[in-house]
Amino acid sequence: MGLELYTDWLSQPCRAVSMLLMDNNIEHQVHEIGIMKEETQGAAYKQINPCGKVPSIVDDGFHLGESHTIMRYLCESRNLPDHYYPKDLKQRANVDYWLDWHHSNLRHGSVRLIKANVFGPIKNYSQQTIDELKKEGDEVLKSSLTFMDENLSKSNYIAGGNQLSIADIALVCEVVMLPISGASYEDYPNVQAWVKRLSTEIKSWDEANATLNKFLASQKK
Ligand SMILES: N[C@@H](CCC(=O)N[C@@H](CS)C(=O)NCC(=O)O)C(=O)O
Repeated sequence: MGLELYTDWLSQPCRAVSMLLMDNNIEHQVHEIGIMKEETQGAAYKQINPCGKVPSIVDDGFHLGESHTIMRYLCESRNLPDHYYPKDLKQRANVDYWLDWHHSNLRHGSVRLIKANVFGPIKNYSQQTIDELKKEGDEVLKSSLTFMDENLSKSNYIAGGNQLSIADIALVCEVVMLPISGASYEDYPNVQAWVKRLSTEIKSWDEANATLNKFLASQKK
């Protein structure tokens, strides 16, 4: 059976899991589940992940969702290089801090803007809903990027230390997705430099981001 990944290449958490898998040459079978086609909500996919979210993995019959949990599981089960998720308790806690922070900060803001600007028009949200989502999204995103920029002025990697961790991978996949909803990280020089650095360090960067880049190019037309 081996390892199976259920994914949509446009999704931030999906690309993060793929980068970890591809950069470490972990053999896996990819099943594409279209979010826009609402395949995540179909009965067949809910057998894989009852929450109807991607990514999910099935590892020799073991089902697991949540990208951060999947990445931690892969680090431990595949004995990946220590820098991704360090064994040292304090270094590990720093990585966990940023992974937890991600949910209610950067991702919270980003998802609100995606809902307002991408899904709002397709799903006919009311103008009031769109305006509320935009206001909250803009505020949360601004404070999140400001906080990241301050931290990245002191260290090349988000969780400190001198090497790439799974927190960098999770967060950078969110940041490069911002233009999809008209947001940007141009005003945050340390975040910009960090994205550039990671884009050369993560070997599977181009492959994992190919669908996103195609989508962004099509939006410009
Ligand atoms: N916290 C979850 C978030 C998963 C999530 O929200 N996935 C979205 C795509 S980015 C999804 O599957 N949406 C489809 C749906 O809600 O039907 C993770 O990190 O894996």
